[in-house]
Amino acid sequence: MAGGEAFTGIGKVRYEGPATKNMLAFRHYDAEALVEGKPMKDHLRFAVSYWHTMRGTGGDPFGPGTMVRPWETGGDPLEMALKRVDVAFEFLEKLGVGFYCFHDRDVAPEGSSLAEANRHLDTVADALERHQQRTGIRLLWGTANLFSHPRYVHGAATSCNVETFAYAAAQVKKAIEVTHRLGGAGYTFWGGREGYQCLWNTDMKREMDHLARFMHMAVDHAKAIGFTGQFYFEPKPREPMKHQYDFDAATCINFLRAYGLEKHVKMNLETNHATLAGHEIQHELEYAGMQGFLGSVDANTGDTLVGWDTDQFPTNVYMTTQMMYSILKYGGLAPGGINFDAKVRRESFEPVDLFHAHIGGMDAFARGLKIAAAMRADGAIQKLVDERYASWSSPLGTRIEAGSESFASLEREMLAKGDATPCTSGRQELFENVINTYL
Ligand code: XUL
Ligand code: CO
Repeated sequence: MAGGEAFTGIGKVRYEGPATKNMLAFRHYDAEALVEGKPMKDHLRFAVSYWHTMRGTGGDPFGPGTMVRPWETGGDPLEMALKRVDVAFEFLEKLGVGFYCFHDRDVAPEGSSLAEANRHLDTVADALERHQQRTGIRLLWGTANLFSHPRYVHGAATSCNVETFAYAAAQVKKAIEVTHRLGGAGYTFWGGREGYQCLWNTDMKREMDHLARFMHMAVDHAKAIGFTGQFYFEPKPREPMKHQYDFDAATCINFLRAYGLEKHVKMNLETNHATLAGHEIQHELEYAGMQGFLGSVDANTGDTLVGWDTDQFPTNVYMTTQMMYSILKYGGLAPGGINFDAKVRRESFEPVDLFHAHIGGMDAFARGLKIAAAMRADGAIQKLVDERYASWSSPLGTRIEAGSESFASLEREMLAKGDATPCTSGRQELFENVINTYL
C-alpha cells in the first residue's frame, strides 16, 4: 500500500498443518496439495468478495457501522477508492487466494452522472489491472449494483419505469466491459430488487419478460465485445422483496429455459439464499448439477435462529463436506469458484478479524474437500445408494429406464404378479453413521 501496510503485523498466511498453534495459519488448506490428482487451489478457486470485505461497515437496522478500518480516512471518494484497491490486494496476497469478485459501485464511487460513474470505474479498473498483473490474482466474476440507488426502488430490469431499465442496461453494459477488460472468468446477475412486494400493483408477466429481454441484451453485448466468461444467475427467494423472481435453482432454471437463455447462463448458488428458500445448499447443488447448470458458489451460512440473510462465514465441516461431495460429483466448479459472500460480525470489528474469518472458511472447505474425496475413493456411500436402487437394475427396471415399457405393459406385469415386492429399508441412520466415520 502506498504509504505502508494496512494489515501491520500480519504476514503471509501459510499452511502449517492441523497441529499448529498459530491461528493465522491454515490447518487444512494446502494450496498445492493434490486431491483426486488436482491441486486444492484448483478445486476450490477461492475468491474474496470486495463488497463485504472492503466495504462492509457493520451497520444494521439498529445502529451505524462499527468496523475499525484505519485506512478509511475519508476525503475525495475516488482517491479513497484507489487507496482501498491497494489494501484489498495486500489482503488478497497475504491470504493467498487466487480470485476476487466485485460490484461496480463498491469498487468505484457513483459520482453525479452516468458518464462520471463510468470514468470513475475506468480509473479504478486501471488500478485493479495493475495489481492483477503484479500479483497474478484474477477476477472470478464482476457484477453491477442495481439495488442501492433510489432509481432502483422498484427493481432494475423489472422496474415499472422504463428509464430505470435503460439506465440499468447502460450500467451492466459498462460492468461487463470492465469485467472483460480485467479478464474476468464470469459475470453474475443478482436480482437485488427484481421481484415484488404486492401482486395487486404488479404485472408479473411483463416484469419477467423484461428481465429475460435484459439478460438477452447482456448476452448479445458480451458476444459483440468478445467476452466469453460464464454468465451466472444467483437465486435468492426474498429479502429485500417479499418475493424475488430468482427464487431458487429450480425456479431460475425454468426461467432460463422458458426464455431461451439456458445455453448462456448457469447458477451461482449461495448457502444462505438456499436456506431462505427452505432448502439446504446440498439440494441446490444437486438440483443445478443434475440439470447441467452448476456454475459457481457464494459461500456463507445463515443462523438457524435468525430468519434473514446473515451472510456468516462458513465453518461447519459437515456442510462443506456435503457441498464438496456434490461439487466433485458434477465435475467441479471451474470456471466458477467459491466466493466468500460473507461478512464478519458487527462485533468483530478489527482488521485481523477479516483474516480469521477467511482462514476459517478456507480451512472448512479444504477439510470438506478432503473428506468428500475420501468418501468417493472408497465408494461406501455410493455402494449403499446403489444397493437402495438395486431393483432398477433388474430386466424390468432396465426396460422402463430405456423407455420400452408402457402403462399397459406394466399393468399386465402387476396383474400377473398380484403385488410389488416389499421395499427394503432406506437405512438413513446407517448412511448418517457411515458419513460420521469420515469426519
Ligand atoms: C446479496 C448477494 C449479492 C450477490 C452479488 O444477497 O448475495 O452480494 O452475490 O450481487
Ligand atoms: Co451472493
